[in-house]
Amino acid sequence: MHPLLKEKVMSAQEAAELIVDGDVIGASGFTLSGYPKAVAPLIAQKARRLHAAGEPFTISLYTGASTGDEMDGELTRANALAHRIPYQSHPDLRAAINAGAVEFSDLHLSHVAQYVRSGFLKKPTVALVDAVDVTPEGHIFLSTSGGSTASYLLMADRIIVELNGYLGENFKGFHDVFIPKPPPMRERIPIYKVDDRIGMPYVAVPMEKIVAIVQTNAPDGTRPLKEPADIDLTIAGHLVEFLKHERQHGRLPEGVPFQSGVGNVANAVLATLAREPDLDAVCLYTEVIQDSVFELIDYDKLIFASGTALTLSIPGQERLKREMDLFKSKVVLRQQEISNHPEIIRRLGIVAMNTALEFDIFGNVNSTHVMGSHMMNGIGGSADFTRNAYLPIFMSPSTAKGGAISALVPMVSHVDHSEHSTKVFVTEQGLADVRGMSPVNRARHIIDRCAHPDYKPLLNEYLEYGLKHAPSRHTPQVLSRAFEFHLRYEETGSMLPK
Ligand code: 0RQ
Repeated sequence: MHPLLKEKVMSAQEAAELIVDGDVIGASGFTLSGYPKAVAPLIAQKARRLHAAGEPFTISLYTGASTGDEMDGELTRANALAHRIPYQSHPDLRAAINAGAVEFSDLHLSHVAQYVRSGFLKKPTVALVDAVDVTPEGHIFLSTSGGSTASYLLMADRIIVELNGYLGENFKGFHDVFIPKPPPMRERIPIYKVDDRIGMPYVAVPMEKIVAIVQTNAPDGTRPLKEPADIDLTIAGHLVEFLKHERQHGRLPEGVPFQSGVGNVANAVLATLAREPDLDAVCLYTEVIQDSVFELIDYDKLIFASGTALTLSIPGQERLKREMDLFKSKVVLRQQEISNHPEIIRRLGIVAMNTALEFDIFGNVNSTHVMGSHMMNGIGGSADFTRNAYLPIFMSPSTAKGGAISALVPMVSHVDHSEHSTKVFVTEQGLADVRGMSPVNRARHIIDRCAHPDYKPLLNEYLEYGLKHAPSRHTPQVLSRAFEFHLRYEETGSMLPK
């Protein structure tokens, strides 16, 4: 190691001691990939020690998206988090947010870096990043996620690098780091094809800002995906039939890239696309590249994937290491500001496929708040893509909690994606394509195609009641009844009447 770097090497314990009460940490990490794993548990330990001595110690944590137990879990359990942005999925952190113990700002992921650079949010004081290499010139080569890390590195006064040996230096070259200029008179972001590279493979920082280098060797703690359930495969099947139909009718140009959300349904959709002989190889312009990328590669169905995170299972990470050069020729990782940028999403004409918690008969979608109140994960990039996509699609099983909850309701209890942005809905019951329809026709079509049979008569009755009694026939919502499904669930534990 170069002497300039060597003098900054210290233990994770020593690096954690550099964090002080009130620090704002801008960390790498996106959907459990590329997040720092060594220093955060020791910051949690420091918090516990200081709290036991009656001293205050909390920090704010900004990331790309969700991180693993070493960070979101440990810091939450130590009561060390005051404020968290922009997305999370850890059960302990979720509970603390919903208990009001941690402030959480749920942001569109494409906004985060710009908000930080523009001073809309408190400036990060420390950047804490997982990297595969750092050079004496101050070039930091990020690991499996881009996130908003480059902007955190630029803005922070102090930088702690976790130099992670797990992937090896051959991982260098996956990233394309580009930061747009500030407004006004911005130049275009010159991505015209998913594989265009417009930036640098590293983030350049002044060496003097690097205050610690901690050597680690750890894979990402990604949760393994379950084998696709029948219901996921049925949803995926409806979706693939629809895409084939659209292709046949000239409404789905060859080569339009796909974005796919996180989770089991999203993974099942890509796996089904991979196995579909009547669909050509695909390009992804997405956020999260999951294990389904292997299926696409194995079936020779992947042209190229652009994302901000490689969120792979442990066997997936091992395969990545074995086939690094193949992957490097097929994958680029960008900052989330670019992977989710409206300009590029609109230009490339993306088919966006995301999961809803619930949606209503008029086409509004709730992705974040259970019963209008309980934060699940966050909006993530779902709206960055949905609002700007060529064809936005929402998927969901038609019921949750063993049938006690209908995903299709009279009025959503929280709106993340309004009826103006949504177009296609898929459940295991079927697919509703409501492009160009008026609200009442949308409602009829969505109920007919997507509702679970147990809930269909209730939803039809609500619509017919509205058509007779609502103050207006355009969107015949009846405010006194609009939340009756939710209220019944809160009172009885089921949206179905007894
Ligand atoms: O709860 O785990 O206790 O059984 O919600 O539901 O069906 O397993 O689906 O894991 O794909 O998550 C919308 C949360 C779906 C996710 C959401 C309960 C259900 C289960 C999870 P249990 P599933 P998934 C790219 C795009 C927003 C961000 C986004 C999400 C649990 O997809 O966070 O799209 N999306 N980003 O039982 C009460 C309902 C429910 C319900 C399901 N109506 N009411 N509970 N559940 N529907 C990624 C990023 O941007 C980073």
